[in-house]
Amino acid sequence: MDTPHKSAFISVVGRPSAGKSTLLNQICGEKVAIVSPVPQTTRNTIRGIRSRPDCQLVFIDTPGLHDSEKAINRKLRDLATRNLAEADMILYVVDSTRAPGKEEETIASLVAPYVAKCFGAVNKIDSRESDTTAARLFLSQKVSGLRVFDISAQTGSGVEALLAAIEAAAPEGPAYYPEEFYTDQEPVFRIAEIIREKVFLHTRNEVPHAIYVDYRSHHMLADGTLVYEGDLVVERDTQKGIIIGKGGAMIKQIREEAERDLAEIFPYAVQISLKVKVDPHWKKNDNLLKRLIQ
Ligand SMILES: Nc1nc2c(ncn2[C@@H]2O[C@H](COP(=O)(O)OP(=O)(O)OP(=O)(O)O)[C@@H](O)[C@H]2O)c(=O)[nH]1
Ligand SMILES: [Mg+2]
Repeated sequence: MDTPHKSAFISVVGRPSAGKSTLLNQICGEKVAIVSPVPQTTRNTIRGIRSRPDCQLVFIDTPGLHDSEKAINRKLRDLATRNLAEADMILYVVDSTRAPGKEEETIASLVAPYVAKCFGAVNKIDSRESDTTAARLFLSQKVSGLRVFDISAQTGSGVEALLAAIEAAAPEGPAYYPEEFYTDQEPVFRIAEIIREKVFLHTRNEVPHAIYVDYRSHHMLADGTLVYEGDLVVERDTQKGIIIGKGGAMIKQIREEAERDLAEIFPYAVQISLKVKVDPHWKKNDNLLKRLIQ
């Protein structure tokens, strides 16, 4: 008799910078989610899909859970907590290079009620600062009974063992996506995300969090190149200056690096055209936040 097909929606949670998006990319074998050292890089729920003949796992990358009452942070947290309840399974990623602290305790307490459907990943074991003993002790105290795996999302070490355990525990269910899908994101969203990643990688302090990419339009050239037009919106004139850079050097670097990455992601070339605009109040615009954070 054939073994029944399995599938699961798995919510990936953890502190900002724990390595959730890096893990998603490692699992899918593709750059599905953007990654940067700046906490709160991910602003949306991003789906990464891993299909095998008898099991499809859909990982849902969530914004890092962060203690703050700002409207945008509250929205991000609501999104993550709603995902915990709705998900078939949960993957709780802990950064073993940082002491747990209060933020981690808050997340552990959100996760604890769901321990039966949860796996723990002690991440960054490749790093010299990694302290897996401390991370495991924390998890055993705060999420009693949690099944824990040591991994490096970056090198992939330990990830197959974690996936095998998740597959074994996944419920019976159909494949929700065609086998060749590794994400469900629209191309224009992925382009905006890659642009955002470059801003996160090349600017400092408040600038990464002050921007959003506003899609305007796209069209195909006769040679098959996709032209993407959008606005890079910042909150202040000084930030606009930083994003543009001396003689336009920064915006050029952002554009060129994004185009290079996108050439690997899509089977066609992408040409990006960006205008930098200032909107001091975009984070207070509820309709806009609703559109940006889903
Ligand atoms: N050494 C090491 N670094 C890692 C590993 N996983 C992630 N990182 C780094 O940690 C930083 C944060 O990684 P992300 O994947 O963006 O973290 P995240 O949890 O998605 O963060 P948010 O989206 O901000 O919540 C990046 O600089 C990664 O390169 C790992 O296994 N080993
Ligand atoms: Mg992320």
